[in-house]
Amino acid sequence: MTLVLLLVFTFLVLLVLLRASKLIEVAQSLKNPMDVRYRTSNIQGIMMVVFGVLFLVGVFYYNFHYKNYMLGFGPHESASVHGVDLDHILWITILVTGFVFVLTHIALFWFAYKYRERAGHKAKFISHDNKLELIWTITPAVVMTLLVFSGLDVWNKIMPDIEDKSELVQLEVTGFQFGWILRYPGPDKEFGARNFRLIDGTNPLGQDWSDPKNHDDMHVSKIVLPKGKQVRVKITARDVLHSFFLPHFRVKMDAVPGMPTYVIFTPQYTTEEYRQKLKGVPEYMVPSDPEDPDGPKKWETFKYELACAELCGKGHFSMRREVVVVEPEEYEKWLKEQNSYYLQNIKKKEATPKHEASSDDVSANMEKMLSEGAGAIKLEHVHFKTGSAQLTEDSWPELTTLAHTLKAHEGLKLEVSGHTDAQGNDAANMSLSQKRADAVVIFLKKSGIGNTILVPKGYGETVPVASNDTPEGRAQNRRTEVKILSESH
Ligand SMILES: [Cu+2]
Repeated sequence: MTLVLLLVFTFLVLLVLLRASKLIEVAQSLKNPMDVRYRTSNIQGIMMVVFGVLFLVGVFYYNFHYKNYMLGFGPHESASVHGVDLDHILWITILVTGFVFVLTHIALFWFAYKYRERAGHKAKFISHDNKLELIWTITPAVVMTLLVFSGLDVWNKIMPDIEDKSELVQLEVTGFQFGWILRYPGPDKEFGARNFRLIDGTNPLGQDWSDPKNHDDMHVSKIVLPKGKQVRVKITARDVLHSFFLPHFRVKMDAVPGMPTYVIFTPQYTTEEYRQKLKGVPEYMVPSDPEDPDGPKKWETFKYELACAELCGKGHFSMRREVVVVEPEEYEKWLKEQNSYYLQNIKKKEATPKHEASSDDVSANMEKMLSEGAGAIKLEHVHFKTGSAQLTEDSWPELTTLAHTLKAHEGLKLEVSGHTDAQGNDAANMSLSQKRADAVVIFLKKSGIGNTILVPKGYGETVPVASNDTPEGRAQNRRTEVKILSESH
């Protein structure tokens, strides 16, 4: 309220001052009308020049100051082969348009001063000039044509038709609110068929299990790619428009529901090699975590990332995934360690119907708990920074999936509980567990949970599930759980 009053007061004072200055002006112009006009023109002309200079200096200062954060400049060379051409054409465009920008900027503000109204100067009127018209039509037309054609040339180079798919690394990404489902085709190098009618809690992509090509397809939590190999990404969406954006690789393509899109690119630096490029750059020599000044530096923790470049809803911010580029041998090794989604999550359950759902799948666990109407589930992938209530990034996907599941149910009331191990002070553990439960609830609410009510509660070390005498036991005791308080409210 005080603020509003203060604003109204300031506004009124300004109004009075403005009126008063007008009054003085009118009084003066009655005495000597032209003098006042010339003086005003003079002041405005000078102010135009001052603004023009400050603005131009500001533009260059700003660009120089942030150069090490900019893509295609400083240490941020393109991490993909085609990105080099793309950066090149972008630079040519910036040089051409930048040159014109500086010239017109200077002319605009200088002319405003030079041709201000002065005593003894009269404006000259030119109705038409054919030569000038020709010059300022043809010059931009020629420059634009050159830019568009060189742009098309680059576009054709980065969007090639691929005849032989056997050598390609293939990956499918599906955007949903709010996350990505990443699928690799497995040893047969072909993706199995999908049908949106088959989508449910345990089949997030709607894969048709009667198609054997689906049986070796793998769902993974981060994109891993080999250096120097051509990668083809198939991009789809499950609900609204998303956009597959790999800034370091200069890759961006919309994810459209119902219509797969494709991009092809070749990574040219491994994550480790890119970190070496950032080493020594002042902006990357600072601690990665400001609360831990002795911890690793920013360049050491640098990660390529996948982001969603389409503002797709409340939880848009959580659509971030890590991208790792490794040497081809290491990639092959990683690929062998990945499991088929079908064998892990579908076949196992079919063979033994009573079998527990994989403890990894929070959405399936949640559905199971709701159908039984009781029990609690542990959030397997929710982690915090040591001694803090700050969620680590690898917690985001599971929490986003959980929020998504909660949204699909009406009127739930759940408790989110935080637990610690028995090390350290009891009271401190109690307070930390409460803060952690709070942090999880805040994250879930931000991601959108419909009308679900979440009650955060910290239990400290009071409810252990294993012995606190061994490191494994303590790790089991540090956990976040969700349980049903009531199924309608
Ligand atoms: Cu999105």
